[in-house]
Amino acid sequence: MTVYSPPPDKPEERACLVGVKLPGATYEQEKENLQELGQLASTAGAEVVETIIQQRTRVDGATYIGKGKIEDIERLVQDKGLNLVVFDDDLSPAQARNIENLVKVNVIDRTELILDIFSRRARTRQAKLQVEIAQLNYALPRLKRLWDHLSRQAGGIGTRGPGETQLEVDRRRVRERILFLKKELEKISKRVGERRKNRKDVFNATIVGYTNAGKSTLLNRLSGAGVLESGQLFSTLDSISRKVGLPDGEEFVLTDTVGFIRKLPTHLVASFRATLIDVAEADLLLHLVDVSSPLFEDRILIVNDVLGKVLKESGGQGKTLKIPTIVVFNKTDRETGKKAVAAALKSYPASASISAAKGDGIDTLLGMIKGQIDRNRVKARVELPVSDGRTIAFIESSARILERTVEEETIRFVLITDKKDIGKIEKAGNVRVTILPHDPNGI
Ligand SMILES: Nc1nc2c(ncn2[C@@H]2O[C@H](COP(=O)(O)OP(=O)(O)OP(=O)(O)O)[C@@H](O)[C@H]2O)c(=O)[nH]1
Ligand SMILES: [Mg+2]
Repeated sequence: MTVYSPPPDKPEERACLVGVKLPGATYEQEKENLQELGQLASTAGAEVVETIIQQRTRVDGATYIGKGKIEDIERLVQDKGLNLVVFDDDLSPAQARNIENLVKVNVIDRTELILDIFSRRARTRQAKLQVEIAQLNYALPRLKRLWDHLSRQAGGIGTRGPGETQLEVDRRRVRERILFLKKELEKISKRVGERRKNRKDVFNATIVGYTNAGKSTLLNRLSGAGVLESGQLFSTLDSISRKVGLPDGEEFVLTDTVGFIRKLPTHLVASFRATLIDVAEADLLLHLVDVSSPLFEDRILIVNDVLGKVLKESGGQGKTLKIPTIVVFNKTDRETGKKAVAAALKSYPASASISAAKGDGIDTLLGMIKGQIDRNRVKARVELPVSDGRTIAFIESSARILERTVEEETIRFVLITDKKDIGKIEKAGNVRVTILPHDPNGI
């Protein structure tokens, strides 16, 4: 198997990064992409010693980059004592094997690197299961390398028999393990789902965004949660929810989620479906963007693309459009952020700008969230018989009550509640509901 997993006691991985600039991409873009790959590599514990970008009209079927460049890498491996080559693009199993045979050190691609980081970062059982499923799915078509290796040992390429049988056995075992893990994951997801139900009545806002955008910093800023913030990529894998209080004392639930990245492995998107359920069920998405990055616009598109996949995976096809979203430009305290933010705010109508680290713009953002909460609600006068204990109990537990008067057999409320709850109240017999005008300062 080629799943990359250096032993924890051997952090001395010296890596060469390799990118290809194809027609249509700019050199600048490719440089930024490789810088991100470098961040991924150092997050995984490797030291980036060399970076190579080759300009090509198309990739080489057998070795991805040209033979000459491969020879350059072979020399670098010797001269600089490198022991890892990381490609920014996904390699086919055959390409990885061909290159490895030539450079004679470990060759991995972006997907393997990301899977490795996820597996190191996973803390909860749910995250661990999700990562292992993604890793096994990735490894499945690559088991052939294991078989090749075995059959060479057995004395001849092309020998039928034990080698091939072994491969089939290996594949079956991997598939069985995937099935087993999926079942385990389902059990856990059900339990998590039960817990989520208790939050259904509260307004749920979920922070989504590119990795390192500052999502955890924003959650900490608003709730004092003490979640890990770091310059490393994928600090957060499990969703974390906290209550946030608004200035008028009202509360909503804010959830921090796993970050997305360019070329996020599809297997990961699929297996993180359970974790990302917070996205599918949110009342509001806060799409956090690091506006100080020159690639912020590309990253918005990448995040939207992954969101589309996540929502499709969750069975809510086309739901993306239905969840109201505020684009939040972060890191405006940085020089590059300051420069870019005015134009960015103009291009994205429902947007806000903040510095999660310094606290700028937070009040305005909270005001916008409050506006979204209020859009889901109505102010109403509700009259019903005092004998209807059930409906009264429902009103008292779900609505914000502004006035309560009892006159003989009738109880009268003036209240603020969710539109959907008004529907439920109306269904009880003998109830009179009058919708009152929206008071812009009152709610
Ligand atoms: N200058 C500046 N840095 C910030 C700001 N917000 C966050 N950061 C920094 O950006 C880095 C990433 O922040 P996190 O909050 O961990 O980002 P994240 O989006 O949760 O990242 P992942 O969980 O890895 O996806 C940290 O080093 C933060 O200190 C900001 O407003 N200004
Ligand atoms: Mg985080």
